[in-house]
Amino acid sequence: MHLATIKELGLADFVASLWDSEHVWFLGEELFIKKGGKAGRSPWHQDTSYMPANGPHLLNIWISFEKLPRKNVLEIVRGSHRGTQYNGTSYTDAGDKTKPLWLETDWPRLPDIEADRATDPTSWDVISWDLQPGDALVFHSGALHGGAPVTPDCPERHTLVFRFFGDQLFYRPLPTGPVDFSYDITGLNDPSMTPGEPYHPSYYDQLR
Ligand SMILES: O=C(O)CCC(=O)C(=O)O
Repeated sequence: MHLATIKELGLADFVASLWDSEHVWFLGEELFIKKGGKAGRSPWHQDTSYMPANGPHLLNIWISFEKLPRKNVLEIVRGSHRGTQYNGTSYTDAGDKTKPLWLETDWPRLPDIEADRATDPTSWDVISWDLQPGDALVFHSGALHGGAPVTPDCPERHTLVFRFFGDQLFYRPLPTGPVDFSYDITGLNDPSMTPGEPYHPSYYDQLR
């Protein structure tokens, strides 16, 4: 169903034109549904902490089906996909949103961006926009992103995320060792691959 939607919307050609990539693959989709006016912020994270690849041709298209004021929209730290690869968040402790995903790694712990912003609102170069239905955010999956709470005045959010990659995505293994996450992602590394090799596994749908 999602592949028919992607085709109908011409998304493969759209993302190829952003990157100047000959080929495009579909990495997957995800739904975020927040209801009841009280769900808090999604923790700051980079999707690249959860997948064994990185490179310029990797992005998320974040599509909300409601009109959202900026304070309820996903926030992104501008340019952070070109900076440090941080550890992920484990999502297992609502009181500690930087709780490390990987227990043994050189990747530094996520910064406490909300604490920093509470002290100095300009401490991080955070961007976000008011969104109308039909608008979408397009951003590199390795950029720090988070936020998008629902609040009593904006109580529901249904968001569809499509992820794509292109020619310039390269194998970059995840840390090995224990992980603190809701499902086991320790098997995602491919020992037959060399770091830096193009990462285009055949189980992802190639769209062009
Ligand atoms: O919509 C959200 O709350 C989080 C979205 C997100 O993390 C993503 O698109 O990767």
